Amino acid sequence: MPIRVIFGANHSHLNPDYGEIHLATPLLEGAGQEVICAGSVDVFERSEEHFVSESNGWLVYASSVPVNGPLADCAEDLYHQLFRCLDGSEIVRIWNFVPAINEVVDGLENYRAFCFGRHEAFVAKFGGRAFDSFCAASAVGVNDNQLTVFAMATHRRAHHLENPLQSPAYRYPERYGPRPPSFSRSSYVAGESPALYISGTAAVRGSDSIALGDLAGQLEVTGENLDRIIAESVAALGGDITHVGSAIGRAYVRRPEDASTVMACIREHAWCTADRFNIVHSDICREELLVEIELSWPAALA
Ligand code: 3EB
Repeated sequence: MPIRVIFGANHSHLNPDYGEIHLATPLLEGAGQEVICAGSVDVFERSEEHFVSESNGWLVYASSVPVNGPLADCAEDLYHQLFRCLDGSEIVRIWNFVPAINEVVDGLENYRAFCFGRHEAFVAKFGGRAFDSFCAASAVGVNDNQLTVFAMATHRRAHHLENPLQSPAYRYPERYGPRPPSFSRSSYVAGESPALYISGTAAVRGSDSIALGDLAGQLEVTGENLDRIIAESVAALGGDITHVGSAIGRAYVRRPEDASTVMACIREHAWCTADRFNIVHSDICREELLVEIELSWPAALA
């Protein structure tokens, strides 16, 4: 049994018996399912709200909790549990689905409140050099009141990279929120059966969003950011990822009518084939961003 993400649910929920993570995120293009951990997975810890699994030295943590109370506290508590469950391994990818991500509550946007709680948990776990542990991530909206977070970790050594075209997110200026986002632009595991994860990538240069209101412009900048971080990552991996095959891709679009334009852009790039690409309808963490694209080359598992 692999671990699969399944889009298009009415309510976000986990089904550990079947290795399923269901998300209340409408599917616009693609098969709507993604295997995030292949192979014969053993779920060794579970509760009503989370599970942890292992397969061939790869761990998956998943949690889906209703947001009752301040989102920052909810995110911090969830991340404390995530770090406890994945202690002793290296985290390479975290996916975050945040309710009402652009809504402002008590003067703070939910995304920024989420970043606050996540940051506090990282600092509690890793201390002043927490940024050394930041891994590839994405944080987007979801259509229900569940904060759903899932992560991949490995018993092998993980490496994290930044994109020279973009400011590290953990150094974003305070105008983007009281605590910066805690993620790196890519994470990889080298050696036999390599893995590479490229973070959710959008039209951000330096720390600024650009091509405001212009989908084609945002896609162009996003494509340049992706090309650069993929090139940096592949060079760091030793110059060749062809043996891991084609990527699995995902795009989040704020406006459902943009899905076909985004799919046309994917077909022009060599990152992955359209049959391994899903487009879902999600708000993006900055109000002005229309699209965010991520790519994954998971390790081949028996
Ligand atoms: C950006 O570049 C766009 O908060 O975990 C991309 C990937 C973004 C991950 C996160 C946010 C996150 O800042 C947003």
